[in-house]
Amino acid sequence: MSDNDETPDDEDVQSAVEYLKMLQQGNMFNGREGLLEQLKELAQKGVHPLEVLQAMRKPVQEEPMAQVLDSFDLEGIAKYIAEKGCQRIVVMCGAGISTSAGIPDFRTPGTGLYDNLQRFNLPQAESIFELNFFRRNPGAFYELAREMWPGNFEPTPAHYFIRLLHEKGLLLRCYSQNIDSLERRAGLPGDKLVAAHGNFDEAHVIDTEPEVLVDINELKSALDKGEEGWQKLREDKGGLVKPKIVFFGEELPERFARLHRTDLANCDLLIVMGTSLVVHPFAGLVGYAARSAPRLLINRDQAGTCDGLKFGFRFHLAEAQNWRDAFHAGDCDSGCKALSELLGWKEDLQALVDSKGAASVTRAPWVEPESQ
Ligand code: CNA
Repeated sequence: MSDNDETPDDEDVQSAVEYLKMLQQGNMFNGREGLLEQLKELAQKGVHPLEVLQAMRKPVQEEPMAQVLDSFDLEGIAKYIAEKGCQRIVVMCGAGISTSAGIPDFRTPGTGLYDNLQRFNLPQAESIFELNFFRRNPGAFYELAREMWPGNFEPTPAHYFIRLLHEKGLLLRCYSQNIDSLERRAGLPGDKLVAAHGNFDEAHVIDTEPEVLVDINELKSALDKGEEGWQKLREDKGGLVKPKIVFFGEELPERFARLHRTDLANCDLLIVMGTSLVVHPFAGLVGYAARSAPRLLINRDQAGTCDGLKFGFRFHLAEAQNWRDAFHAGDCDSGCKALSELLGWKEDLQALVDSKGAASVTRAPWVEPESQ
């Protein structure tokens, strides 16, 4: 803030406006447009959004419960699964489960997409997934889409672990932020997946109401022809065509809205893997999990802790303050393998990986066999 409230310092205004833009791109203001407008006004006066948001923040006190895990690690989680006979596990995942398939994530310094978009000459890295920028400059996203197009990549052991949970009869639902469709490619049935940020299954003409759908293969062959191809498609369809992946500022699919509250409220365990948990509303799912359900994060670094996320993880707090959260620091693949081994399912997971999902796996002993 400048000393003089009436004539704000230009640097203060710029820093406040830029910070606000970043929050907006994280979908933080969906359904809170009034707040956004107020913050914009204040930013023009040089008031940083953080100052306001921090002042508004009510202390969220979760009353600690009796401990539900014997130990706050993979061993504790494996023991809990077997002793409680879990059958309603919810998995939440992000780009980190696909990095070992060769698809970069967004935010890992050095290898993440945001550090490698210089060739597109973007005003800021996130612009490539912004509708406004796409309308003005579709070429950058189209080039990236061609590289990331599903079909070029194979599922990882972490994807097959999610499939394993399903085959064992333990998976209630998998919520994925990923757009690579590798969960389906690993053999997870459509009804078990919520592709929260969409994917390349369908395409649509942007800015159409009612929405005009386009066969995704039509988009693919247009993109394969380069700029000439997508310009022609744009003329034919009367607008730019984009895969139905969710850009910053776009609504999440109806399926996400319909299922997430009840799924999370009913889960008996939450497993979160390979995500920085900074994109909302997805990240907020962590806080919707039933209070008695243990929550496991497998990630290279800590994410989604309760100091930044409402009802977030408490594994970093003293034991008396944490009754159910475990953090396994490391790669998703090795974490999933270790957990499978602790459950006595190491060979089952390996069989799925080796057979690319073709192997058959028996259900967990506490789960009724599937009725034919
Ligand atoms: P992110 O913000 O890039 O975070 C990834 C997280 O995973 C970070 O905390 C990393 O440390 C961690 N990580 C990376 N590799 C591993 C690994 N092998 N094992 C364990 N942890 C690892 O990505 P998020 O998914 O959190 O962000 C949400 C965005 C990313 C969504 O909108 C996605 O659509 C988008 N995205 C998707 C893909 C994909 O579909 N594969 C790729 C890149 C980005």
